[in-house]
Amino acid sequence: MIDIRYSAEVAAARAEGRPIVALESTIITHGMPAPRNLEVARGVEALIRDGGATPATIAVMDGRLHVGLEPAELDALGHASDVAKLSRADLAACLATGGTGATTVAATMIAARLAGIAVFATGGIGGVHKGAETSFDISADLQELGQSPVTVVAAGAKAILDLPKTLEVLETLGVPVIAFGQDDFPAFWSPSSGLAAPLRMDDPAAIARAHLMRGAMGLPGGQLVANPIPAGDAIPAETLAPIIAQAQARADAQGVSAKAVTPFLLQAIFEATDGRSLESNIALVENNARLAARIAHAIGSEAGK
Ligand code: PSU
Ligand code: MN
Repeated sequence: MIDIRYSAEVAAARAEGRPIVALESTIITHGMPAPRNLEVARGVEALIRDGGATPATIAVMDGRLHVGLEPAELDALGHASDVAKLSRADLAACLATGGTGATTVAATMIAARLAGIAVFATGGIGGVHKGAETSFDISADLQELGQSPVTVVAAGAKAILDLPKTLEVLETLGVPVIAFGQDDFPAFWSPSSGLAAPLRMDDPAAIARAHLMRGAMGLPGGQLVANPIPAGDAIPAETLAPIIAQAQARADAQGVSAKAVTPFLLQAIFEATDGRSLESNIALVENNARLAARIAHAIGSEAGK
C-alpha cells in the first residue's frame, strides 16, 4: 500500500544490512535559503558516506514517499517552489493526494520507522515555543519522539524555543534526552543552554545500546541525542538573545502562526546576523551527521553481539 521509493544506494544498503542515516528535507526547503540549502544537503550526505553509512534524505514527491533521493531528485526538491511542510498531521494526506512536500523531524521519523532506519541526523528539533501558555504552539516533533523508535541526533533545540518547557514535555513523554560528551543541554547555536541535560553519554556505543534496550523492552518512542555545536562555530547566547526577542516580537505583531512560525523566525535571525546564523547552522548539522553515522555503525555492531 505504501509505495516507498528507495534510492539505489539506500536499496543496496538495506539489502546488505549496512548502516543508514535518515535526513529530513524541511531543513532544505524551509530551513535554509537557496543556494546554500542544496550545497548543504549534498555536503551532509557526503559526510555520512565518509562516515561509512548511507544517507537517506526523505521527502514526498508527486505522492510517493522517497527514502533516499537520487541527485536529480534532490535538485528538483531544492528548486521547487511551494513545497509543503509535512509533519505527522500532513504526511498521509500529501501521499493520498499526489502532493510534494518536505518532511519535518516528526514526518522523517515516521518514514524512517517504515523503512527500518534507526538513526536520523538533523539540525534542531521543534519544541515548545515561547508564549506556548497562550499560543499552545508545541511542535509535533516532541510527540513523535515519544512514539517512533528512532534515535534523533540534533544540536539541542533552538533558543527561539522555551527550552525549560521543551525539556519538561520530553520528560513527560518519556523521551531520553542524552547530551553527548557534556553535562549541559546544548542550545543549537550555543554549546550550552545553561540547563542540565537529563542524561549524558560520551560514547556512540552506549547510545546504541540504549536504543537497542528500548526496543528489547518494547518501549515505543525514540531518543534525542543533543550534540553540542563545535565551540568555534558557535554564536554567543548574549549576542543572539536580543535578536531572537526582536524576531519573536515581529512574528507576534504580524500574526505569524502554526507552521509558518519556525521558518519566519529562522529567516529573521538569518537577516539580523548577516548570515552568521546560517554558517553556524551548517556547521552543527555537519557535526550531527558525523555523530549519527557513528551511532548507526554502533547499532549494527552492538545488535550483532
Ligand atoms: N530547526 C531548525 N531548522 C529547521 C527546523 C527546525 O534548525 O528547518 C524544522 C524541522 O523540520 C523541524 C520543524 O521538524 O522545523 C519544526 O517545525 P514546527 O515547529 O512547525 O513543528
Ligand atoms: Mn508549531
